[in-house]
Amino acid sequence: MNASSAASDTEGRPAGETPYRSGFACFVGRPNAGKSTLTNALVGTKVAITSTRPQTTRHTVRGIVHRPDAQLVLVDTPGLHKPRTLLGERLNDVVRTTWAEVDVIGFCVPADQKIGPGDRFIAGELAELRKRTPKVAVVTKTDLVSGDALARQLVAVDQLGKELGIEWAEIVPVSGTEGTQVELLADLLVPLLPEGPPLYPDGDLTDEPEQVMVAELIREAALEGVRDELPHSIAVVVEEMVPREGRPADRPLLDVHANIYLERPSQKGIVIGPKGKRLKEVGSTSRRHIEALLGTPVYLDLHVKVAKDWQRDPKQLRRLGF
Ligand SMILES: Nc1nc2c(ncn2[C@@H]2O[C@H](COP(=O)(O)OP(=O)(O)OP(=O)(O)O)[C@@H](O)[C@H]2O)c(=O)[nH]1
Ligand SMILES: [Mg+2]
Repeated sequence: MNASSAASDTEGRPAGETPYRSGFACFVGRPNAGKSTLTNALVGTKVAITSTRPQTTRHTVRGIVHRPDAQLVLVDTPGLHKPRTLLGERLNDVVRTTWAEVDVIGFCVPADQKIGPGDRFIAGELAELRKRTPKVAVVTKTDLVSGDALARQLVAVDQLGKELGIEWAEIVPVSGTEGTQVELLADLLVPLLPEGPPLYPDGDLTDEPEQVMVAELIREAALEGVRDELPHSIAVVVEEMVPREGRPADRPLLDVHANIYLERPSQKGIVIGPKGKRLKEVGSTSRRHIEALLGTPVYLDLHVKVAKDWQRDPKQLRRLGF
């Protein structure tokens, strides 16, 4: 071997220069584990809605992290859970299809809760997946626990891997809300991606259609403060988004027409509230977020409708985009 070949690798790159990498990493974990919050923290902007209610995410959301050395595409998935409805089954299918396609899997476990049957079930499925997909264990919500408790959780996750025959490529504690170790997580995920050119144009933070993001922001506002089964019953569809005609160029207005669907007529009263108070709040909160997202003033026309038992009805599910 001569000196020049020793100083460069097979693609003629000078030794020591890191190759550009691009690929997909997905976050999986049970509902409420903090996957969407972490996705947003890594991307640096809100691409996925979050809430205190489990099963908030209902489709895969791609968030794109641009770095000088890599493009890391994060695929946030719905929390995997024991399905009780057709919607639940569909969501789980989406998760399983996703993790078969990505380059790296991030298995998320909250630091503040003991590893339970739900986590064990998901990890068990990961163990069955092809071995060459690297798996990173991510302990989320570290801001909620003491150092001791965190150390115990890290050991428990390590132990879970050993029990199930999963070799964690890394075990990383993070806090999505505080941003702690989020940068480090990206640093650890990037080397696990294949070499390749960027997959999305520079500056794109997500490939979600605007109409879907708008519907999600309305759903996020509608989830705020509702309890029990109601969060699961809420679906939002944006029917139309059109610039208002006849507006001066410097004062545009976007008309957004959206429907909030519920499963039963009895739920309407809760979402609308006394004298329409709650619905008004949902409207004004989501309108602010939509305006920030689109950078234009918005007139939001919001209606509440019933799509009877839509979570269990294949025809309704299709109509609502599942
Ligand atoms: N204190 C704290 N709370 C967090 C953190 N990450 C997420 N949360 C909270 O946990 C709740 C669930 O977070 P999400 O990001 O929506 O969880 P998810 O895993 O995407 O949930 P699903 O979409 O339902 O599967 C929200 O109330 C978040 O604010 C964190 O690092 N620290
Ligand atoms: Mg989520």
